Amino acid sequence: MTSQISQATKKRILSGAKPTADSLHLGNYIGAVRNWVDMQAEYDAVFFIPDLHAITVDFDPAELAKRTRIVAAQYIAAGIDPDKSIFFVQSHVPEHAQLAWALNCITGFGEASRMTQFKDKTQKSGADAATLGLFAYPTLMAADILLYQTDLVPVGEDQRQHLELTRNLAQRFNTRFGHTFTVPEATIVKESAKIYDLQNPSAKMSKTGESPNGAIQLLEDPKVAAKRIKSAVTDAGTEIRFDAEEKPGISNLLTIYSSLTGKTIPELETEYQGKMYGHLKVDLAEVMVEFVTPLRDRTNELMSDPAELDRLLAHGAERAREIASVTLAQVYERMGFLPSLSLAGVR
Ligand code: ATP
Ligand code: LTN
Repeated sequence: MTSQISQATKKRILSGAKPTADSLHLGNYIGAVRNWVDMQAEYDAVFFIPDLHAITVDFDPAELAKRTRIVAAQYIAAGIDPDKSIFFVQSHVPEHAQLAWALNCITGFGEASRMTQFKDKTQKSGADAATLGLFAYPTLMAADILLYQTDLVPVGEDQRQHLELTRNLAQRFNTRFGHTFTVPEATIVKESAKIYDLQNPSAKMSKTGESPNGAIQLLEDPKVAAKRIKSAVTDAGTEIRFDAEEKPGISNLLTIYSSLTGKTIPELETEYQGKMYGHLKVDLAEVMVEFVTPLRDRTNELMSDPAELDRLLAHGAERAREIASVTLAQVYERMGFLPSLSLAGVR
């Protein structure tokens, strides 16, 4: 009884990370997954793998399913608990694509054209390189969020504009067709949670960084991860102090160190006073090995039993559909679609 009450009063959060690489990287973990793990206790949490979003850019069909399983295993290894949170793959819940279509039809062409993520991508590669799917990326993301009557969406700064569009669409729909959607708030992850490229600390650590040494892939050999820390670009001078402007390389290493150990940056600055950059790197490399090894072992263990992993995802999709189907039925009814009767019910 008590748990039912607390469940009903808990706010709902929702977020996802695309299966577009062979492993999540350290930036994904520190900036996103780790926070989601912490939020599971306090919130009614929905986490999913946006595979429909992954095909809005160039993709390899031979890789997609494999990458989806890897991301799923990494989420669970990092601490997402499929019993606590609803955890599923987007394409397993057809209501996402269905609601996205309805939202496309209340979104202005100009409004969608102003989304910076789309503009940036087309400016780089030209409008012909972009698909209609990429153009509609933000309305599919709005559908992801609105289907679950989400209160809070923890995302990075780059997603703020998509969240604004989602709020506008929810309000527009509610005004035109009657109250249907919760209007969600963005919880933008703090700048301090942003991890930069180890070779180019002015760019964020990313799947698509220029040098493979710039990112720590959570599934790679821990020895390689340690090597990448040791070969990280550092700054002029010798002092170990946090200064994002003057010392972006050292500041990034301090952020990573602090995130993985719980020591504060001032504590680390004191600890490394008078020491050399090399000391910090050797110690952080060790911290990295201790962090990456169990995470990797657990991921590999989960990957060795794909049937069990698929079962967990099927269970998550079932729970997701229970919520999503109710929202979509309301949307269809309010938009005036002719109800589709099941023949079993008519007989
Ligand atoms: P990438 O740049 O590696 O392709 P992304 O931001 O495009 O990642 P996702 O894979 O969907 O897209 O990212 C999942 C989450 O990880 C997002 O919430 C994003 O903000 C976060 N994230 C990605 N890179 C970093 C980083 N370097 N530092 C902190 N958070 C990050
Ligand atoms: N666009 C997001 C991934 C994403 C998402 C969502 C995040 C797709 N649908 C819904 C939060 C809520 C990204 O690139 N990080």
